[in-house]
Amino acid sequence: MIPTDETWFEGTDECWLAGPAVASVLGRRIELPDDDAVRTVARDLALLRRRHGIVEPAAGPTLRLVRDPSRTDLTAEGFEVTADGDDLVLTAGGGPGLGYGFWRLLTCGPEALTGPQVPAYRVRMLNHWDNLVAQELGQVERGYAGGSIFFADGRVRADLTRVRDYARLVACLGINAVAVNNVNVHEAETRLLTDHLDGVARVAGVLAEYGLSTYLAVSFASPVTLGDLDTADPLDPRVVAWWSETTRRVAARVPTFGGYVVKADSEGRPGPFTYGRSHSDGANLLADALAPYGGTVFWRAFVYDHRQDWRDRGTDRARAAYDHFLPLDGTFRDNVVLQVKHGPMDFQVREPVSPLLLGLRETSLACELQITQEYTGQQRHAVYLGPCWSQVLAFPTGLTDTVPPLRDVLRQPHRPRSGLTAVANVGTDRTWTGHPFAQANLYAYGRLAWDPALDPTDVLREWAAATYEPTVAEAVVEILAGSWLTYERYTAPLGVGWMVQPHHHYGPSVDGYEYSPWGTYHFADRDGVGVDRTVATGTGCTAQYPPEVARVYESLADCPDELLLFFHHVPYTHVLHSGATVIQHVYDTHVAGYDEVVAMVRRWEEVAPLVPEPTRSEVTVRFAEQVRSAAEWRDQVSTYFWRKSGVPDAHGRVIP
Ligand code: GCW
Repeated sequence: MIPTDETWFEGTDECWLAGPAVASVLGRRIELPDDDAVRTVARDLALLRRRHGIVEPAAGPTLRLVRDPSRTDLTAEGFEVTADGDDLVLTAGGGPGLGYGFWRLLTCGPEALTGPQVPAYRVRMLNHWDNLVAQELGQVERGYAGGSIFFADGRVRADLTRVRDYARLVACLGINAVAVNNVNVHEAETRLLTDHLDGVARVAGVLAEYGLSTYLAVSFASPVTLGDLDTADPLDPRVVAWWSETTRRVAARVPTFGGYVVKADSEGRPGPFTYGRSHSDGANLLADALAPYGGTVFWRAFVYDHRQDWRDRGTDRARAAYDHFLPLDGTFRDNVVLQVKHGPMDFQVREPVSPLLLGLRETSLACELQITQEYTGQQRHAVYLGPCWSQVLAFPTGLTDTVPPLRDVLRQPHRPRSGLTAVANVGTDRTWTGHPFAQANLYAYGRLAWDPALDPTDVLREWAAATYEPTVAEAVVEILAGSWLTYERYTAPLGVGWMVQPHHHYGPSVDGYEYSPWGTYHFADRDGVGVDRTVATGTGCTAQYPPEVARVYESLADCPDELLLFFHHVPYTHVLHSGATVIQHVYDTHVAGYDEVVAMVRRWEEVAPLVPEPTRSEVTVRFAEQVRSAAEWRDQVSTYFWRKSGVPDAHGRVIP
């Protein structure tokens, strides 16, 4: 279906296709090649012109799109924009590159695009945790932006306009794959493989207009859940035949089917362990079924004991992914990608990099980030995560120069299916992401997946300039640039993590997970706090890192302050590199973090009158909540540690 103006979703106007580059590019004559690859561009161009009231001029500077197969340096996905007098030439090596180039040009204009633009990774994926029907945690698990853009009333939506707009927005960033459903696969979503295949094909068709392939999250027990077999044993020939036939049907119906995403033996999900088989047996089963169609299985490494006894000090959740998967390196098929969360725990505001990402040598890797702000303010708090991800990708910056940065590990030629993936933060919300500023995170993820070496503040500026008028953009950049560190200051300190309210994970509860089965403890007592993960006296987690990094983390003297309580249990009087004691650090940072939120709000108030409604109110309301919540965090965390330690604030502040 060709969308009309009426079906152009308005949220697109408050996103990064709203900046000055759009009018400046549309103000040119645009010459498109006679090429199927630009069919979508041609259609959308007409729509955009109507929407912006810009008529194509009869003469004047042109923009020429050229596909030049001899430009192998650009690969199929890359492009280059060059000037030819007043004209612009967008050259791409292949069809996808023409699309990415065109949308990028509309987002940030030609000045930002000097030299060849080639994506660093082949994998640049988004994972949606969308359910067909609402579950306990809502329709989108850990979603803070409304319902699913793909599904409604237990089936694929009839109207996929928003999917089309979403695909266009992420194509501006060069995203090339979308997994449409939750990795926690319930029975209803298992039927995406069968009853809903037509719907999946329709979604995939829309995503394909923008060069995106479609992935499905599947349950390892699908053959049993669907009632076809009484086993899902990966070595049983009937199971092998079942996956092969099922995959054949999906691939036949969905030409741009990319493959499967699997959460197995994780948080109660079924997996190969039930049958005494290994995770390579499980992953290879699906990989073989996908191989004839060039498909890939993204197999998640998020495997740990979620029924731990808190009294058991020998089990360390942070070790689990490495302990399970490192011994399997080299046993996976080429089309298996191990999908590893960026930290060893679970998307906390601060974690070390997962040692598994550094330890695996042979296996293709997708580093999984979380754009949806499960543990970082749930899109009610303004928290720009670009700097966090950029640090992850640059790791081990500053610790040793003998280990290559993670961003390079993810692009080693012998494991070409590696790259980045991330849990998406969009939904049916008017501005896509709940908090309008949370768009910055989706934008930054896409840009870093294209070029992981980008400066996250530059990316933030780029997003703001493409979204808001200049005065507002400047303020928004100031507000967001340091907001991740601000959030860290008023929440769990020094890398210890958690301290959130159980289940929904919003707001403070210092002991919320302390006596739980989830393996998430801080071990605060009257003398000190932190988790001893050293080899010398603790769980030995530090030994999972390359030796140069392990040495730094093992050493109380050298461990970076921000990760001190992740790796060490220390007395409250322990002096940090910053010169403050641990307890004083807790008091000071919580006051500072709250004060920074208040300053963010003041800056917002200066420009809020320039922002149209309802965006203005949407942001204002969320800032009021962030101030309230930051005060609650400050007071609960400070009071908790004052009561535990009995050490007063050196600055004489009264702790409630
Ligand atoms: O962070 C946890 C979330 C779960 C999620 C799980 C995972 C999809 O609380 O909601 O389940 O991680 O990543 O599998």
